[in-house]
Amino acid sequence: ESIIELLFQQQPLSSSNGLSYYNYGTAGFRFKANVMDGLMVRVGILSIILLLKQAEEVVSPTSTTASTTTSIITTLSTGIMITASHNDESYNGVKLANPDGSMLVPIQEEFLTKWVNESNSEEWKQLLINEKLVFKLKNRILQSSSLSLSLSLHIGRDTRSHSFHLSNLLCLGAQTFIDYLLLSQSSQSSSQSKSNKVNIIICDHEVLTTPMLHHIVLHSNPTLYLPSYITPKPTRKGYIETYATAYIDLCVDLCVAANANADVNNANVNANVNTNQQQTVLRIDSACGVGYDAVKELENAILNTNTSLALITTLNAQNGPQDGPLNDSCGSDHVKTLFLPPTWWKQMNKDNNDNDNQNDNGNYSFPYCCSIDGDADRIVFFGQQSKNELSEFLDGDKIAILIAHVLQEKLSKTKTNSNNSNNSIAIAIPTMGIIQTAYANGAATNYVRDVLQLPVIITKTGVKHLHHAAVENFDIGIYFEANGHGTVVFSKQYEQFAIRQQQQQQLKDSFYIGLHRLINPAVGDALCDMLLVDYLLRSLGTNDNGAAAAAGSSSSSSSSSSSWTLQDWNTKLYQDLPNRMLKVKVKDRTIIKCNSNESICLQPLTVQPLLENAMNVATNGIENGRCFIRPSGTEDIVRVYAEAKTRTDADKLALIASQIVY
Ligand code: NG1
Ligand code: ZN
Repeated sequence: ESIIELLFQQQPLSSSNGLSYYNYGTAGFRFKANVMDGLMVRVGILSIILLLKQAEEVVSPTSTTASTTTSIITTLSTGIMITASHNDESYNGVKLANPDGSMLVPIQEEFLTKWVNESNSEEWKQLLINEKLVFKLKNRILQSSSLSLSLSLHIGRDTRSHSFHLSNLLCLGAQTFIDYLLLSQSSQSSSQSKSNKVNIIICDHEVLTTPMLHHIVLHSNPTLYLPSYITPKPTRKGYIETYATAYIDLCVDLCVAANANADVNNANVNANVNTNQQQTVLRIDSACGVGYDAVKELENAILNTNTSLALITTLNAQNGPQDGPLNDSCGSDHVKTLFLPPTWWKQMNKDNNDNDNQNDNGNYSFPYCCSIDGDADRIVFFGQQSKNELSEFLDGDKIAILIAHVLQEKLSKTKTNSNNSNNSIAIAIPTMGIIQTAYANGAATNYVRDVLQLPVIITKTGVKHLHHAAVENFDIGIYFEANGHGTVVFSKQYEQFAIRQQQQQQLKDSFYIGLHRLINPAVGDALCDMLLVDYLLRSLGTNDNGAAAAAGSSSSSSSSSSSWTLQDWNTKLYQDLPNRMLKVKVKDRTIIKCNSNESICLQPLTVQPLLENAMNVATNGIENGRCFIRPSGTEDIVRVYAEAKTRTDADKLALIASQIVY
């Protein structure tokens, strides 16, 4: 009764708050924060049900019949993050993570959506009773004398002012349901000793980044997914240590490779590595959010790992939670959609003479910058030309292609080396492909297909779609949304390949393993991607892209160790087609339906022919013109995307398309 009361005493989920239906969008439930109280209580209860459902799958019948003398404790963790990512401060959201750190699958989303919207208390009672009485899991556990189950729900939140309140409501729902379940557990069990066989706890990690929460969930389930060379602790500290160490190890390898004079067996090599690497400062716009502290911790961890090497790239975190409203005129979404530098860090310098940041040519002296978003899972890079101008801009497509470029070179060298060696067993080179969405720049897609000659898959918007496509299709699945949200997933075959390559290396070069260790396997992660890009740019400045350089040569030239600049990265691979994204507010965006990869509008029927007409070279003279529209899954707007050969044409096409929508 107390749960039902709790459920219905909260603000009702009805039209009285302006919303008649809560949908699970591109990345979870995301609404104006003031309509989310009741939703949070429900999500708390439902996430415990989902956790128990997953536990059912893990506790197989065979494990219950195992030895009756040894006690088997099965643990399982899932997670919930309270954040509205790149949205402005007035929004909040909640997204759930599965045991492997991945996003929910459609059937779980449907379950959640059905029950958060259910306003009939009798239906709810039935759900709770069903979960209580027919839980196969509990019966199985109770029948076994040796098995017990320890379940954890990990909760984290961003820095929004209402995240604490919403998190409390979520915990209230979850804890009330846990108490109810555990109470019924002890009343059902025949002996006192069995009363604690199912234990469910809520771990509140308070303010952290979305990728940290996913890291904690994934690594709390260590037996499920991970290769032997990845063994981090499932804590915030464990997260920081994991990526700081992986980055340092890769950089040390690079330095060793570039410094042919260094004795690779010399234990002091780490003390010398700095001598042949360029020093840089990376200025990080933290969107006035949670990423700020995380970058600071990462910086400290890198400094503590190896002082001499740590000086190579100074991580200069800016725009913390105290510096301005979240995502307001700063952060990756601002930079990506408006092609403008973030505002706040200029304001922070207002006490100094503003000219301090300009060099003799009047240009800004911020050559190497990046912006992350409100929960630190997206990142874009840029250089700052002037107050209102970017010199370079590098998005998720550029990151994906940088990764593919370096990996492809490395793999082809590995292949050549193996063909030249006496080893008669041909090695299987892992397969690699790139996953994009319709928002990927046309030039990027063409470059992958035509120059890199790698397969490209285009999925619906939302990393959950890209992630699954990457896992299902490739040993190395590189997926990035253009907005800078992405990661790389590696298969078991890749893991075996990486271990074999490591064993065969005469030099200290753990590139393949190192790369895997530096990349968050669960979700797009701004901090990992930041370190990864920094490492890759350095590796491209090093002869022969890694340790192989040192193998054949006895002299090292100083030019071989200077890193690629943002400009190199922006121009040496491919040039973006000018593009424009617009938001259009419409009465009801749900009437718009798109095809499976969202590049074509299917409904209303009149829209697509008009868009085709706008894109048509013959009628409008727009070269390389492409545009599409789709309803946003995180904001109450329709998104318009257009690209063309010139900026003017891209803007023109975007305008025409938004008029069609309007
Ligand atoms: P919507 O609002 O559905 O377009 C946006 C991003 C997604 C994803 C989610 C989650 C674009 C065009 N869309 O989704 O890629 O990141 O937010 O944050 O960038
Ligand atoms: Zn985000």
